[in-house]
Amino acid sequence: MKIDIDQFMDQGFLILRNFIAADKLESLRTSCDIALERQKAFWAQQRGPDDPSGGKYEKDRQPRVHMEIPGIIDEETSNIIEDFWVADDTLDTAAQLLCNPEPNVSSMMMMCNPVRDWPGGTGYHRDIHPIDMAPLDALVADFLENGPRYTQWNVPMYDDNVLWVVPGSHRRRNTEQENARFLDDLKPHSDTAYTHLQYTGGGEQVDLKAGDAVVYSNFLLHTGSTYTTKKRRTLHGGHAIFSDYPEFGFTESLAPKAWATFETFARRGEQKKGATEASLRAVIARDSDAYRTAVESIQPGAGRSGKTVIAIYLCKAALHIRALKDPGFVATEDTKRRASVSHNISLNWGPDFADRFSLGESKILWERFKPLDAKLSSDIEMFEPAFQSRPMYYYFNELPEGADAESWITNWSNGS
Ligand SMILES: O=C(O)CCC(=O)C(=O)O
Ligand SMILES: [Fe+2]
Repeated sequence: MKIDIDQFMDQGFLILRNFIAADKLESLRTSCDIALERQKAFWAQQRGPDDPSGGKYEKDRQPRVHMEIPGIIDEETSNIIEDFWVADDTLDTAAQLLCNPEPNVSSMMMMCNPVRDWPGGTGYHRDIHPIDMAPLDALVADFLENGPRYTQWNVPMYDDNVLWVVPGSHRRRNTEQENARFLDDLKPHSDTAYTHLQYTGGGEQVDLKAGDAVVYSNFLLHTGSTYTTKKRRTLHGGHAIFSDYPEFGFTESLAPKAWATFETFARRGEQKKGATEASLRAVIARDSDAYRTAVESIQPGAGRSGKTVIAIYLCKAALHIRALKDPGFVATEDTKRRASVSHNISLNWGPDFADRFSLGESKILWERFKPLDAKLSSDIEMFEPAFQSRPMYYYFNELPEGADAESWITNWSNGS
């Protein structure tokens, strides 16, 4: 399949018309309804004492089905995975866009309409969080040098123009004009007619017809503009060069080809986990050659900027491991929360991964990474709107002098 990679790199998104073949659409719609009914039953069971009878379904602005949850996918609904998430054209598109041509499914969800109208939507944001990722400038330099590690999709089963994007914003900081507008968005507004569609900073509505797809960078400024009761069944999630499947039971009902594809994803994920462990052990051993070899298998061919982002992700992994292994270690609540869950598009493999290291190893590891963490930290509290973040002491945008992989490697491999 021919796609315009240059346009994706430049604009941060690509619209692919009629991506779902017309003869597949009707059965996908049926399966999506079944999947939602199953998720609704779980939400109803899980409702809190003060919740409405439908629980989360009745409270959310954007109710989301998670396909990996046991009970959602079986033989009746497996076409959602077979005909989109691991379909040849889908994987081929992701392979062409990603920094390495080995796409793995990283998440499979479906965004549905709420039970009542919610004007105002999500507000413009980037799907990134500097607490456990890297400053935007570092992410951008890496993106432009190597291409993305992760790409995400919206694939509507019914016409859908909810998503707006700011073309090209994935490779730059917010402008001052945007920041003024985004900060204003954060204030409570009494005007209920207010919606983010008023934004005039170059936003563009992504007008998708049923079966079209948009694939976009998670760094891109985008917004779910307004949520109404109009029927919405839009597949959402992505592909990444890393993968991790805490829930793998859904694969049992897949047709053999799709099943084998997930076996490959899972095997690659284990290999990446092993390479992450090997790179951290090399740091403990102050063995820079072994470190470089391990990083090469985490992301083959990554350039300098890519290696810096990998080093920063490993720094976050070292922090999470220390926080998980050492109850006496002082970490912020936000860091503890990030450490408690995996984030399989950076190098956060979740709490189980920390058990590969002893408490003593976690202390040495953090000693080695602390100087890099200090460089990424600010003395004053930082905040920038449109990131998935509260104010905190890490830089949101700038990559400070010396916070690059080479400077940090020199630091520990010399034994200083
Ligand atoms: O509703 C949409 O299309 C976008 C939603 C979104 O950006 C989000 O939930 O992070
Ligand atoms: Fe988003």
